Parts: sequence; C-alpha cells; structure tokens
Amino acid sequence: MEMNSGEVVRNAQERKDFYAKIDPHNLAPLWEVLKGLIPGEPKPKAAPYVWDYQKVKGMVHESGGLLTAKEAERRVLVLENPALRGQSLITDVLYGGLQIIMPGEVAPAHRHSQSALRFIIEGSGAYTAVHGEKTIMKPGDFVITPAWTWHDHGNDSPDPMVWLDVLDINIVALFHGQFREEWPDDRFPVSRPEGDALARYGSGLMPIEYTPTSHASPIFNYPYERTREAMYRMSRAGDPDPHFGFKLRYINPADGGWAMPTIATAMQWLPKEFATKTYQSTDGLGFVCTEGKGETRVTLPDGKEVVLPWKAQDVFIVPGWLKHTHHAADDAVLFSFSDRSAQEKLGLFREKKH
Ligand code: GTQ
Repeated sequence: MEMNSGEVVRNAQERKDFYAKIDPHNLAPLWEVLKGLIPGEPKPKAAPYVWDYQKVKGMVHESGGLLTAKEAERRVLVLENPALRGQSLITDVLYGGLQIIMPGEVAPAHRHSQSALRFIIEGSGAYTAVHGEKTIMKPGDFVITPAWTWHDHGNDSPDPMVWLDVLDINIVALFHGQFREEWPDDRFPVSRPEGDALARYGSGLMPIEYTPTSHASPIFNYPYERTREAMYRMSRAGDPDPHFGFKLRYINPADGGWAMPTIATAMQWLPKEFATKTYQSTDGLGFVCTEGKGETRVTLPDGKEVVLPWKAQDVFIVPGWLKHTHHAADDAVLFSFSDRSAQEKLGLFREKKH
C-alpha cells in the first residue's frame, strides 16, 4: 500500500514543466483532454434551425442573375448552420445548399467521390443527367447522384428551378478520399432513354442478371407522386406510428438498405393535428416540408426548448441526440435526410423512443 502517495505526485508547475519537456517530441498528456475526446454522450455543435423559404427565395433567385451556372460550375447558396458558420455544414456532418438553374442554362458535367442528393423545392422541367441518363425533375422528387458518376444539370423549361443539394463532403474529407474530374464538354453524352432506371429497378423488378455496380441505388429519381401515393395507401391500412407518423424510407432495391451509402433519406406524412412522441437519435437530421405546416419542438441539452415553425418549402435542422417532437397543424409531409446510413455501417447509430 501507499505506493501512489507522496513522492510520485507533482505540483501544477512541475506538470507544466513536464508537458513543456515532452512537447518538442510531439507528445501530449491524454489526461488533460480525455473527457473531451470521449464524452459521456453526443454533444452536437449544430443548432436547431429553419430556413423560411419565402424569406430566402428572393436571394436565391437574385443569385441567378449574379453569374452564370457555367461560370459558377454550381450556382449554390450554401445553407450554413448558424452554429457552424464558415464550415459549409448544414448539420454537424452533412453539407447542404440551395442550387438554382435558370432557363437555358447548363451546370457543366463533372464527377466527384462525394455522393449528392437533390430534393426539388421549386420549378419543374429542369433535368439532371447521371451517367448517361436524364431525368426531368419535379417538386418533391428525390434524386441521387452516386459517388463518381458524371453529372450535369440543365434547364430547358421557361422557369428557374431550385433544389436542395445534400452532400457527404465532410464524411469523405474525414477519410481524405476526395477526387474530382471535369468532363471536357458541358454535357456528358446521353446513352439511355429517360425513365430507363425507374423501369428496370423501380417496380419491384430488376434485370435477371443484375449485379450492383455501385453502393448506391440504381434508381436515381424517386418521383414524389409515387412516394406520396405509398404513404397515402399506408395510412388507409392502419394507425400512424407514434414516433414517425406514416414514414417510409427510400431504399436501394438491390440490397434493401438505404438508397445512398452515406446519407439516409425518408418521407413521412403527419396527419392534421397529429403530434409525434419524443424521439432522439445519434444522426443529425434535416427536413424539407413539401406540404402543410406545423412545428418541431427541440429540447437543448440544458433543457431549453427551441420551436421550429415550418411550412411547405422550408428546410429545417434537428441536430443529433436532441429530443424532439413534430406537431402537424395541417396534413403535413416531411422529407428527411441524415448521416444515419454511414453511422449504421460503422455500428454507431443509436435511437431512443420516449
Ligand atoms: O451539383 O454537383 O451543392 O458538386 C456542391 C457541390 C452541388 C453538384 C453542390 C457539387 C454540386
């Protein structure tokens, strides 16, 4: 006994001297930082927040006259989480931005190792072309650009079109796996008719000898009308789930997993006056309201409540591990995205239903 006492314990100055001595050798004491490195539970830095689309719409449209899509390559106003300004993050993990493409424009073809989703907010008739197939996009459509696929966006319609981009930029950056290339022409050559992927993979069928060539779903446009119809049918056959309402996840039909390897996506319908029970999960969530209105109540770690009011076209954020409830004032439809797909692959995802 008494092995630990007296002589081996040094005072604060002696410890500082020791740190100074080891510092030039690129050594540092773990015990000074341990609790911060390995906290008791997640402490997201992002803030709960809503972008009221009616307030930002004018600025998004104004950016349409500021420079061409070709000059910008992608003309996007980044949705910066107010607690993470300057970091190009909408949640603690994911990037988000509002992209506008004006009539007659092309955002030139490129490819990168980041995966992207588009969720259409305004306008219809613009297209995105992914690896040789075009899809015309409409509000509420969920469109995927899988990692390392050539893609360009164009607008042959008379109206501007705006969509939300969500990319896994920081996940790829964590592993330093970033690559990008530009195609020599504005458009990557189209080699398949429109609707080909949806017909082949989006009807509970797939070509007899199909073997996946990517970690992402081979369907790259999940049209809103189909998703909406599925939620509606679901609502006719049972009660809403107390935590989720009528909620469906977008899947990769080849393996039943999330449609994208890093980003999880879902759509839920909350009937008029329905309120969800308190829920928390380790993924940082983003939502886009496509119809109706309501509010989301988020409890901060200090117990304070933040109320996020939302209506159609608004984008809002519930950071990871914060308890929250949704309250629908009208029949409301919410698209959601998060880093859950990546977390599950690493065994990190947890949720609590209260
Ligand atoms: O459309 O390819 O918002 O490469 C950010 C980076 C969109 C895109 C963004 C991108 C894109």
